[in-house]
Amino acid sequence: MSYQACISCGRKYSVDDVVYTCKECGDILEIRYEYSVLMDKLKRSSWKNLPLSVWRYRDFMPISGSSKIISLNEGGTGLYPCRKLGSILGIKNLYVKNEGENPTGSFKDRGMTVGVSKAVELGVKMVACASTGNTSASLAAYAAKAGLSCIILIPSGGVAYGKLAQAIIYGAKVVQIRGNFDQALKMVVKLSEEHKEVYLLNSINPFRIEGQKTIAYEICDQLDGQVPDRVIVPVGNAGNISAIWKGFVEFRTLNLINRLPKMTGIQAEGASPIAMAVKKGAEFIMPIEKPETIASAIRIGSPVSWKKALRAIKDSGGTAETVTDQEIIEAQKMLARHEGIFVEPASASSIAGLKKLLSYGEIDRDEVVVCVTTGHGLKDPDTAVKYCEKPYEVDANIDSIEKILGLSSVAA
Ligand code: AN7
Repeated sequence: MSYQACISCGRKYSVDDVVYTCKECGDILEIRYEYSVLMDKLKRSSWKNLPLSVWRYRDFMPISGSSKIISLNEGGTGLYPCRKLGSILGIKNLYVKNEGENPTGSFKDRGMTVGVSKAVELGVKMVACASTGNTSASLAAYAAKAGLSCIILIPSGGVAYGKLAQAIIYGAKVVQIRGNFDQALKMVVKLSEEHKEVYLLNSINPFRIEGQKTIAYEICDQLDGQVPDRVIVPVGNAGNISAIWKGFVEFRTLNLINRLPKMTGIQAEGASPIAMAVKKGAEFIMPIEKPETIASAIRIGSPVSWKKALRAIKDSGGTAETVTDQEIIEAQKMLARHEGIFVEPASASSIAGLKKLLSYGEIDRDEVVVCVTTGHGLKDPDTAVKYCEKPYEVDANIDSIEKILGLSSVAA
């Protein structure tokens, strides 16, 4: 019922083949289904009675019925109406889908529960990824749960502290590469090509994308089958925006929804090959040699899933925009201080992008908008502390505390 297919030439591969790029033309793969068969299966299924989570949608996954699922309770994240922030930005219907609520604190867990379950189904013993941090934190956790050994390649000095701590505590073999993420990804792809026992779990692996498409499914189900006008997503390697679009398209194909949202990708100004291509109307991206941004999660110059992402944006009638580091930090504070949601800088780019697109009328103020915030704020505490007011420090007596807080002292 499901198979892998090349996104360019359409060559098909079985879901049991370990293959990351097309043997014919070299392009990346996606999972496809015979949707009429899936529709029949869904009619007999009670999936709608299951709680909101990735595995509520097991019927929509390329995982065999008898397979062992490696789960840490991923998905089922909140979709928060943000009326206060919305009114400040000048938009009536703003929602935040807060992916920081996943077990390791990012949306990557949705992909890893499926990817690592697939790894176990295939009988592999060793998994690997390159990462700007969240992928490695997530893979390390799922590998630990599954009892697989885990290799992680990260750019030295380029990973936020919380994420590094996660990868280490879960027991992964962590290798810091003197280079950036794009170089680390090249290395891990080579490693998996030269050592067939190493199963690659970056988003080039289409089973990862299958897990992440559940963000779209959940948004539809949380809005009772209504579809937002627009979904705004931070973009790095471009897997997630492609995955979310795939989810919406599938729900539409299966007649579970009747329209599609405009997919809108946001990149940091110093790491924005996709936004540049969209602005120029180009069909190809120009990779960026030395990507730079405070949002280390999306400090990526040569996104693997660029073609899928450009298609998603074009086919949905969406767009892409860049934001500066300063705009990211400002958006991060706004979301925390008006809605009580603390996200990491990369995630705040979706809010910063919304603000910018509203400012020049690209987004209409009547649109129903969902911003996906991809990772938890505690992933990168250093950045938050650096850009916020310093705490007061006083001696342990009530007078000095009252003084500094501007509270008048009560007469004894
Ligand atoms: C918080 O962990 O690429 O466009 O190696 O951690 O699917 O790459 C992280 C990406 C957005 C971008 N927000 O998603 C990695 C990694 C956060 C992220 C992205 C990432 P993609």
